[in-house]
Amino acid sequence: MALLSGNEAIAQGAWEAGAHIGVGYPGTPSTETMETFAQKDGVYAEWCPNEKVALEVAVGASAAGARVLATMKHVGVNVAADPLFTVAYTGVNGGIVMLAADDPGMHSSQNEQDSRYYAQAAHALMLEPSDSAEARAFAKEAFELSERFDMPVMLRSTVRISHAKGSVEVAERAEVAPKPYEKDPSKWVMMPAYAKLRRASLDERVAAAAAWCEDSELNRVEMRDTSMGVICSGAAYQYVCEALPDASVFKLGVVWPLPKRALQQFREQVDALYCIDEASTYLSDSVRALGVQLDATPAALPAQGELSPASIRAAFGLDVPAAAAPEEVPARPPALCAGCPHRLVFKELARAKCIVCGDIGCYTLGALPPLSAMDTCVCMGASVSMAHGFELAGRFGEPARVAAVIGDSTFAHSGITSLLNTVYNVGPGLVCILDNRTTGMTGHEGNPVNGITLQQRTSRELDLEALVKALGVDDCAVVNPNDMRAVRSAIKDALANSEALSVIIFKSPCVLLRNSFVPGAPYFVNGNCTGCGSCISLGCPAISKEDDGRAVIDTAACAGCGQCGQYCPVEAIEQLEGSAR
Ligand SMILES: Cc1ncc(C[n+]2csc(CCOP(=O)(O)OP(=O)(O)O)c2C)c(N)n1
Repeated sequence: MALLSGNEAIAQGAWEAGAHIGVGYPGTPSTETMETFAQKDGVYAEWCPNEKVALEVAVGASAAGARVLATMKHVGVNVAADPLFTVAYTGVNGGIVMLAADDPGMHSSQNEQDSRYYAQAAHALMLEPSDSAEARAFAKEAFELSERFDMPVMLRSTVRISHAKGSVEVAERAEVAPKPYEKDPSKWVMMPAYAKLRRASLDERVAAAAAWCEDSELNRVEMRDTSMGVICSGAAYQYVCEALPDASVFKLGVVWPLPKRALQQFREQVDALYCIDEASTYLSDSVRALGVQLDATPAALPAQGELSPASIRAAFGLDVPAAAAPEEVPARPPALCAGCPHRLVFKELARAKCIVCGDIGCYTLGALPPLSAMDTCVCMGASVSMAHGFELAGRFGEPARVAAVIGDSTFAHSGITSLLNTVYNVGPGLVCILDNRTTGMTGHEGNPVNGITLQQRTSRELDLEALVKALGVDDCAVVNPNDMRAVRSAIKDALANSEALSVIIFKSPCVLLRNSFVPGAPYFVNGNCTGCGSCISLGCPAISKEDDGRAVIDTAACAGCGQCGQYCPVEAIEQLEGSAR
């Protein structure tokens, strides 16, 4: 027995199933799954530059006979969707299990997607566990199912399942020999003539999976009071059990395909039947499409964000126990860390008064006051391509000065092709690559830019400057982002040349990188301070205002970067004597 998070349990289940290979790209709430899998005995695991690449590696390894676990967050499935839809046609040789970790409530995501629609659209069997024990069991079973039905199997989790811990019965690893590879172009070469055949075969495989799921023990009916029945899955099942303890429940473990006959039988056993689903109408739409009549879910059930036992009880007009009422917690807006090397870039971009197309990473916080230096953020890689779009639109109206800002991991993920597009189409503009030597936002994973691999195999750093130049950008500079004058003049020069495409690589380690960031002695505010607020405008969490308006630095929080001192017009910020901490 072990106490495991859902993510750890999925890694455990995959390991027990004899999975040989793990591939993925980090993204909350999925990240720890691959990190845990990578530490298991006898496996090979790697971070890939993006999810599409990861799934394609998985497909290759599967074709060659290995069992493969691929992990990503829900928006990563968008990136991997291209291979996903076609690998449903090819099917597998060694089993492929693909984790899609959804984030209802958008705790750390730019949108709220329901990956079950992907399983439905791609025709991939999908399992959804409701706790850690199921996460392990379903992950293990998923490999068998993938090989049995010759299809990729998706595992869906949501943030509460991924991160909550529960007790899990663990077992030894089954040593599964990789299957032999047999050349078979009619299965693996998806050109139209073969794809048409696989399309027909897909329907047969889906029909077989649908027949199996009617009696699968991964679905469970819990009959209680028959006046009310609820169909649910995943985390919603846990909330329903707590909120409606007397209701009869059809708990779905297989969320695509759905067990039509079993659901119709359940319909006949209960008076009123509801689907309770988080941030989605997937279940109610799909169950209705099977011809199973549902009662209308109470309008008060939240349609967006996470559910809770309290919100379910309130929606059904039941009393909400006081302890379950949401507590009023003061808001604590996120901020760039003290000493973050991204800070001055945003300060100076705001000063340059240009449009800033941002991207996804810690640096998205540059959008918030007081820096307020970002106009857009849509998806990974979009900064560079959107900046090109802004510039194009300017050719038909008011020309604008536009800069793109993108992190190192995000650049490797999907910024490279965007930059190539701008070069290819001779677009001018400024692209700032914020190379903090890590994938900061998701927990400091290695990436191709820093050359740190998941299982610490020797690799190589990507030479960003050489890459940018090879893409065809002649004006490329590497600048220390902690040096105000250098940042200011690099941005000014690049924006002044409205004909050219410039790339500035701002290179300095994330302050949380223990091995490479060397903190300086902390700074303090001396008696010269006039309370002008120049340092406060940097939004450093170590700096605040006294009641009299003068600045004060929390020396315990100060990283000793010295950024603030460069903005003080009256030399009121000094470094404490003494060596670095
Ligand atoms: C398609 C997709 N995959 C994964 C994520 C999760 N994610 C958000 S930002 C990010 C990388 C951030 O690293 P970097 O670009 O180096 O910037 P930093 O956070 O270090 O400043 C990741 C993996 C996502 N939002 N979208």
